[in-house]
Amino acid sequence: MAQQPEVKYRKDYQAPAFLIDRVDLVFDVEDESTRVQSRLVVTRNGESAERDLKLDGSAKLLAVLLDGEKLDESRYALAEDVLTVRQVPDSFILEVETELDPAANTSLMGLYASSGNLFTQCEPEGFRKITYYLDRPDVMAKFTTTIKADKQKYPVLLSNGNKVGEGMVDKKRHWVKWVDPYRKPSYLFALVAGKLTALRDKFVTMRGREVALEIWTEPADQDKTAHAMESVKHSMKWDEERFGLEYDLDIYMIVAVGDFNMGAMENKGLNIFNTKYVLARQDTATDSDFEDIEAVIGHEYFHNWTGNRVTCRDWFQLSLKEGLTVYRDQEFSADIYSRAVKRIEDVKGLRMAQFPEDAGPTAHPIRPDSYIEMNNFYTMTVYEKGAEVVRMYETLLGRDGFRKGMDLYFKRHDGQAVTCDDFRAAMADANDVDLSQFALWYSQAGTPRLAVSSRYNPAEQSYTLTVKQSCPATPGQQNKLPFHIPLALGLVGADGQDLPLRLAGETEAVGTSRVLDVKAAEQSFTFVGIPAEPVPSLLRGFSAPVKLEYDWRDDQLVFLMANDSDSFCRWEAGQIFAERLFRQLIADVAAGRELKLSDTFIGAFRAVLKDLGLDPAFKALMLNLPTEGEILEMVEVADPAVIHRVREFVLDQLAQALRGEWREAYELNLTREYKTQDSGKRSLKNRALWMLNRLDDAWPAEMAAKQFRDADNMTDQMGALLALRDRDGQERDDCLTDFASRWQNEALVMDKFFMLIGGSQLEGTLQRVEAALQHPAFSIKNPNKVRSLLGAFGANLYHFHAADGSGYRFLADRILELDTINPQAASGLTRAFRRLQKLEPARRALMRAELERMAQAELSKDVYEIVSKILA
Ligand code: B3K
Ligand code: ZN
Repeated sequence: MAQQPEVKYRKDYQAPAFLIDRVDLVFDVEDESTRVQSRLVVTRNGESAERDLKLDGSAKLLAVLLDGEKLDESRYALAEDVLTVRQVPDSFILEVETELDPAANTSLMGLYASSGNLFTQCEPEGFRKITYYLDRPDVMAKFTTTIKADKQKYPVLLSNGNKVGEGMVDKKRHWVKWVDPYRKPSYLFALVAGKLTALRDKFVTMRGREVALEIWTEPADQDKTAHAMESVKHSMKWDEERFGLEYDLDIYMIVAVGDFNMGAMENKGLNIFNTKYVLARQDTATDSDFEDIEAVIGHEYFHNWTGNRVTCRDWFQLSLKEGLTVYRDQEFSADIYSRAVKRIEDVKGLRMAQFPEDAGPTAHPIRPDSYIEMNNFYTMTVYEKGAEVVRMYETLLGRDGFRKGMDLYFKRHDGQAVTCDDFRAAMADANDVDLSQFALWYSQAGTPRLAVSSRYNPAEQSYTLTVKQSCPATPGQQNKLPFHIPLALGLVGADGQDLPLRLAGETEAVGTSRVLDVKAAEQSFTFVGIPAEPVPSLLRGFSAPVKLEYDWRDDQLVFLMANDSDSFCRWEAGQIFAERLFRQLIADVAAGRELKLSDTFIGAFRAVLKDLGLDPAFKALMLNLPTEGEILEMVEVADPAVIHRVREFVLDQLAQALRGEWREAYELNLTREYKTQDSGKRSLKNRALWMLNRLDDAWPAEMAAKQFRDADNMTDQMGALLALRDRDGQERDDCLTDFASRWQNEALVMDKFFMLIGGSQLEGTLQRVEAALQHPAFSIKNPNKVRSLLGAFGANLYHFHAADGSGYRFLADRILELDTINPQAASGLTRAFRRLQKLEPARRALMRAELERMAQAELSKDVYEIVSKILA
């Protein structure tokens, strides 16, 4: 990095000196370049004393006009990223003309080309790559957009709002004009131009308004859009029913693009999606792809209210819209599929990706205090922990109380750009409660620990739980204050039934599951009328994003695994049991002791596997052990090779000891013909197949190869490939080759192929990843490909952390290469290095050397910020 990039601080927020009332944009799309004319109606904001207008921008500037007069260079100054127009009046019209080269734009921010079509991505600061503007979310304007382009090459021209006119410019070129009646910040602007086809449908809102629905894709993908369309309709209906929120334009469009930095973007009326979250057909997409699509479509749609109608004052408030909208999409999925399964999957995701972030060098509160590159803050913390924080309001206030808070939030802030404090105030005021301590969730980083101990008093028939909370230090935050934590719990009696819960001082019991308000560093709660010592079921439903510690006996965990009425805690008991086992085995390796798996552990798993009363999807989750990444977080100093060895050992033992049960589970869950609702069965069956393929026997591989050949759906194809992937042999080679040739023209399926290679545990994985870089279907310019192959390799604990440092060197080289093409994608890969401090000394030294090598290079702000934080 030549010079230290500037750090932006939340505390420096200032209201804009000028406001923009209207924006009229004209895009002239030509072969070589695109010209953009922008006409802004600008007024001074209140009493602002600022004389000069400073606009953000980095596009090639052609002309600036003020009130119709072309300015010469004495009237404006163009510095890197800022256009200063000197001595402007209180209100005026500013016209700016810029020229863009979308085909050369590999960053995929601003206006760029993908397969010959044009797309935009403006959040957070991409609009400034298109024109000069007050590119900040608290400047909300009314936009009109006219697009002119060759009719043959770009028959479809889309932008935000409603289409108000179209016609021919000349014999070859046509134009289309769009008007968005709602004020919006520039980050929600969107434009699409190209050869696309639409699936069309409609939705009638709760007030009887008809909304046209369109899903635009390349013509070859039209047969994979039906599920997305159903998902749009479900989302619209759900938001009306659950939150009383109705769609507000005459048309809602989704456009799918193959080159996209993230999942999707909620531009007003014109959502742009990664193809991965739109396209699905039974034979090309797995059950979890189908679920993800529905969730992301829901997410972007829900942003129309939580994000667009009410937006963020500044980017530090990002969680205001993202945490809330993730919470909303989680609830949507929970209402459609199984609430229990959804909750466990979300918690598992949080633990796998957010807990490590919160414990590492890039830890930040859900409302960060500073950033170098805002794109680096679209994190698991802002999104997923942010959603947990929103969920805690619901847990504390109840579903109705939460709804009251939401209603008040919209009543107060519709059309505004606001802060996380405004949201919290709406929740507090609507329910007349004090949520001041709750604010700490927005400002303190790190995952809090809750250490719980219990004491039963037989004479008094009372049971006391003592809760101590603490929060580890994080960068820049040494000491933390106690959080306001909702602790949901139950007490389970010997018969497996929940006991009625009466706190000392209460006249009668209040239910069998309740939420305690933990607010102090140490607090005790005494339950009375407890006839015998119960087994506590703690943090039910994962009521707060914390690490809970309680010293359950092994037999109590087995008991909870079989009996807990709260499905999250039932699953969690198995995870805690496994965690305990892993810690023990890692210690055994260190001490040179022989590894052994207890009969109690095997017995508990056998009981789950044989329990026919369990929902198969839930059962598959119960049988899933913590990942290697999760185990890494459990230990002080990590040796990835030991973690790998220990986990493989446990899986091998479970496969051996329960081989008959796995086989039975496989057969019991075979289904005749494909039905969506059998996804739980497929998941359990494929889990069994995967376990069986740990055995040395030849028959499981044959079974998998047969499943691969016979499958009429992608879930079963992938299930078979995942089972075969880590076992050397003809079946593996044949099936993988077959897969790659059959699907060579389906980009999203080829992503799966690359993911299988990057995530393989077999020896020689790095060599195969290197070879795959040359595969005709691979391109380092495509973020989906990068994530599938290189992202999967970076998450491959065993191979990325190879003892000779080859994995680190390889990924560092790819990051440096990619950084010159697409900084955001490069920065995403860099996160694989962030557990530096957890590693045993030899690997730590090797990884540090690679990070230092990267730091020497000419880096983007994006990668620089991550590398420098890891090295700090
Ligand atoms: N708001 C966008 C994310 C934009 C990311 C920019 N790097 C998608 C979403 O959260 O819905
Ligand atoms: Zn979002």
